[in-house]
Amino acid sequence: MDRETYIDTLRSELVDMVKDNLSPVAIDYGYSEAPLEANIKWRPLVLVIGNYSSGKSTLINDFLGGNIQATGQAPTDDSFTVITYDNSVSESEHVHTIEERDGKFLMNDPDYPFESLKKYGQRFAAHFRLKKVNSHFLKNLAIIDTPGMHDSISEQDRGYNYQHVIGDLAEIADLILVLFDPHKAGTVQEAHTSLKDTLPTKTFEDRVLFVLNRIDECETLMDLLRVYGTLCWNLSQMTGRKDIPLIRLTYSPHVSHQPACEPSQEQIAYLQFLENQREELKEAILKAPQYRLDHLATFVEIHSERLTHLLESLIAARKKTILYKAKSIITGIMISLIGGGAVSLGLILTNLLPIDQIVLPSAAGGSALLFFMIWLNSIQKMLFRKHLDHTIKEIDTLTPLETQTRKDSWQAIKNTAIRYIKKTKNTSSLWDMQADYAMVEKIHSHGAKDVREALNELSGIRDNMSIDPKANLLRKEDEFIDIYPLGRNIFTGAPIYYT
Ligand SMILES: Nc1nc2c(ncn2[C@@H]2O[C@H](COP(=O)(O)OP(=O)(O)O)[C@@H](O)[C@H]2O)c(=O)[nH]1
Ligand SMILES: [Mg+2]
Repeated sequence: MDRETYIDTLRSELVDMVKDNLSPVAIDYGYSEAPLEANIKWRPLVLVIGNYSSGKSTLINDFLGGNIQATGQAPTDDSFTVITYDNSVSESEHVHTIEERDGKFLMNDPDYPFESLKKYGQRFAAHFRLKKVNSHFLKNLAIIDTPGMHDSISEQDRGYNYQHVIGDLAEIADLILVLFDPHKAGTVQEAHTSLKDTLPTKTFEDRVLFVLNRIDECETLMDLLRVYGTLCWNLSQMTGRKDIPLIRLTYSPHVSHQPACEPSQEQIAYLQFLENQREELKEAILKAPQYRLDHLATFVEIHSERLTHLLESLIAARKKTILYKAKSIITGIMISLIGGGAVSLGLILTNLLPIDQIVLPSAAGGSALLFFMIWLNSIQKMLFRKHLDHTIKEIDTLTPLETQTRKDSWQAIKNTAIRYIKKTKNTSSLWDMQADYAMVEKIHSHGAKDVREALNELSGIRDNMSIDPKANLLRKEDEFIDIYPLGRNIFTGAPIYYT
């Protein structure tokens, strides 16, 4: 098995784990409307965002090796374009768009992970499209080109909420390129707000690559340093951190070397030192399928953690209600007995009925039963409503929230818990909930951890090694190196080995 097939196997195992174990629970308890795996089952995704004219489309064309996207100084393209692979035409033919589909198709076909974008309506659909291209670059990933961020255009002008769309796409993307150019290195607010609000904090840094593009337009090295400094300052202001993220410096040699913008000798001198960054960036993007595994492991971790927390709170609420009901029935019985006793005493004292051994116990029993029925049908129902209101009001006390992680996961599921308690009036089977909890907890504590271990091992293995699940040897170019178990299959528990 080669490395890519191994990554593929691991990926499909993870998707199956989500599909079989997390999705049914997520849907049953109202945590998610659609199966969770809908977002992750497609190809690895790279999202390219940035100011308009920062060179997003030019960069994408450079990587694809063909003029697929329109480019230009004015805001040329106001669409979100998903560009994916099509092998119906050979890669050796010139790179071109083989098929184009509109947004409606993209959002309605369950094979694509974009169903959730339907909520942005017709105006968005008209600005969303798919292109299938015969570029080798897309063999293992798809890339999304986006319209530029403007400071001047308000959301109303676009007709859909641009930031939210970017946020939703960022959530399913495995890698996000944020492009800046020397002219607008100061306007990073929109990019950052979109990302910060949507990406889980712990994956933010792993998943975002900052790129300062079009650096050939800086006339001197000093100019470049000034722009770089401004960008660093702005980014650190935005992130509230003192350390500066790695910013890749790049430009498009194709555009730059056109006669109109031929760089001067002085420029060429410093640009030469930065020549290879475009290639490095390309390599970083081509690693997206590996980020995807990491992304999937995080996805499983986050959702299994939240589902575990959700079930924990629902079980606590249910137990509280069971205890309350038991107490309430005992109280009801006591009150009914006292009521029945009082009625018989009244009868005795008032001499209303002949006191004999049949009449008195029947009157006492009958009135006790009557009291109990009244209790069950009106008083207890009223008190139960109060109990439910109280449970919801005190919902934060259901589970311990001692760490920030617990607080974060609680924030994410609190409303789902309230909705579920209201909907079911907290009468779901405790037994079923405990069984669901046990399953989700198992995924939370073992599933994603096993995948992480496999990933760590994988990162230590170079590309030219092949993996054989049967032979228990690590081998490079026919030379045995070591005996090396990779990890265990998450379901069968069988060890996986490299050769
Ligand atoms: N000098 C120079 N011009 C560039 C570079 N990248 C893009 N451009 C030009 O900048 C303009 C905007 O590029 P485009 O890719 O359409 O930007 P987008 O709006 O971010 O997609 C076009 O005229 C490109 O030719 C670059 O690296 N250097
Ligand atoms: Mg563009």
